[in-house]
Amino acid sequence: MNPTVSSTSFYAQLKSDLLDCTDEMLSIENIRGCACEELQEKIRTNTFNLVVVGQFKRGKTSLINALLGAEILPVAVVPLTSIVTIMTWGEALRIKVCFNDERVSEIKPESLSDYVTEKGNPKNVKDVREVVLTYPSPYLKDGVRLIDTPGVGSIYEHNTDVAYQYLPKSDAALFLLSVDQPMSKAELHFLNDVKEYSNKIFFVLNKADYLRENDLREAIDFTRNALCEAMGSVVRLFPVSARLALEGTTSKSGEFIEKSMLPLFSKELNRFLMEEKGNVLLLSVTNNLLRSISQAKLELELELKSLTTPLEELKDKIRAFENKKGEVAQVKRDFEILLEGEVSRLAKGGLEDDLQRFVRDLMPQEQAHLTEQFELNKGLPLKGLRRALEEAIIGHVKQAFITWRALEDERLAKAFETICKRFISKINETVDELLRYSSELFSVAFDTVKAEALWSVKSGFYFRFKEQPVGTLVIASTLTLALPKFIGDKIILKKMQEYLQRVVTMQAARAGTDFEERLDKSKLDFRWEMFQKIDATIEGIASAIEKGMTQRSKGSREVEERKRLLAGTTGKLDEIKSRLARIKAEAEGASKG
Ligand SMILES: Nc1nc2c(ncn2[C@@H]2O[C@H](COP(=O)(O)OP(=O)(O)OP(=O)(O)O)[C@@H](O)[C@H]2O)c(=O)[nH]1
Ligand SMILES: [Mg+2]
Repeated sequence: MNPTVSSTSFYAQLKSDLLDCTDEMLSIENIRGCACEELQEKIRTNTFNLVVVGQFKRGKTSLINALLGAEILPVAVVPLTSIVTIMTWGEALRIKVCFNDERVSEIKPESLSDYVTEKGNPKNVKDVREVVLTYPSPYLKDGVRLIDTPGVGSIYEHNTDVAYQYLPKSDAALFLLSVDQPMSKAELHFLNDVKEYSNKIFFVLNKADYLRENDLREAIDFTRNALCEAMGSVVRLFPVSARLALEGTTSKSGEFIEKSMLPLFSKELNRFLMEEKGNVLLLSVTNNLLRSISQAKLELELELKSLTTPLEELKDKIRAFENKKGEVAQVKRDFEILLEGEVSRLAKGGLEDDLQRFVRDLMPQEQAHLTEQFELNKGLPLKGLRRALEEAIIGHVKQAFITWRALEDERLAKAFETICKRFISKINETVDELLRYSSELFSVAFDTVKAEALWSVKSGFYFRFKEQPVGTLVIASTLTLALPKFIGDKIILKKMQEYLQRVVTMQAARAGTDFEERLDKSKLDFRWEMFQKIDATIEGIASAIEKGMTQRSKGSREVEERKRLLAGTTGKLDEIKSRLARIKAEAEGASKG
């Protein structure tokens, strides 16, 4: 198959072949069901976040409409998008609004701008967390989620915060620039932050229709040079006109579409999605399946051996295997102690320090904001003033914590994953050693297959670092301030400063405890999964031998019957193995060329 003909269908084909293999494997008695089911689930549900970012008004929303080929999202000449909108695949256009308090409501397309724009939902008074939209676009096939973010750098600071919050979730970013605004310092600064969080950045120079050919070339050169310097490497820049592309699609004008230059970019994007998103996962799943097959084959051989080895000899071997189990138990105890130490170092050193630093930097900003709000509202009657200041403090602190938590989440998840990766390679060695030992002890063949843990494959598969729990951001609603009836301005400000301090301290304590708890739960899950890996290996070997022993006690006819059955299963496994090898070769071939 030629991957350049249609990379999406090539990927889809490999994926479906792989799913067929897993189905067949699940029907085989010797294959461990749960691992196989988990791999199947991974292929089916793998998502990839493609986040569109940039300064305000560069045409992010317009580009998304152009890629989808329909005017779905609202665009405007003034800073507009204020809420993250996530586009995923679905048979029809459907829109769900998810609120911060976990409510979800479905809305009509014509009401979308009442929720996602600064005009319809100023300062996010409606308390929307994100909007999720389904649409039948080929871009969204196979788990790609296209994400529109508010522009950064406009007078609406909260829009910048919302965009930043989403950066850690990006697997790849589309960084949008436009020809009418030469690249600015602020844009470079933002790019530096995007770099931290995305494995891959596409650079797109929009509104190419504004310029004639010579001017456009100059604009491209200028921008590309600035980007190369910022990135420290050669950068590919795609000039496009989102407007022409959309006009071309709606009026079915091939000429407009070609002039928009979008197809060139779109082709590159497709190729990338196939390779990075599709292939990396596909290869890793294939390797893991091959590993399962190799282990199942070893167990079959062991059973066969225990059907035929003289009984005394067999008993000696079983005793030797029991001793080996004792060694493995020691490895498990060492692992437990080391893991405990590493994770508590992360909680004490990493998390606590980060939190302290954050609060230290936050306080002066919040104080300044409070003073500003106080000056603005001091003409109000006491009750009104108090309410206005309370609301201002809570709104501002809450936003600061939401943004910090998203970033801290990413930092901790990454650090935790690094720890896990180190341990998992040790555990894998133990498992391999156990399998190799048994194969030598019983003189049967065994192929070692290296396979990465699936969660260590790109795309933010951090080892199931727990999701942020609901409700931890409903801050300070219980904290109210008792004020005397007659009171001077200065005293109110002082009281409000104390209130601010309490709100921040309380929220910081809550965030700290919550992170610690999640870290602890993630550690327990990880430990369980690693122990499970070892125990399942021991169990597989022991039960294969036991099955043989039981069978031979039934008599020679049963033994012959069982031998035939085992040979049949080995045949099936070999057949699936060669199909997996072909999928692996094709996926590897597609990655290279
Ligand atoms: N001429 C021209 N105008 C464009 C193009 N793409 C977008 N625009 C216009 O630029 C303005 C901003 O477009 P949006 O798509 O709302 O930009 P945005 O980056 O999403 O803006 P924010 O959400 O506010 O950050 C609108 O008036 C669009 O019509 C283009 O390719 N050519
Ligand atoms: Mg927008």
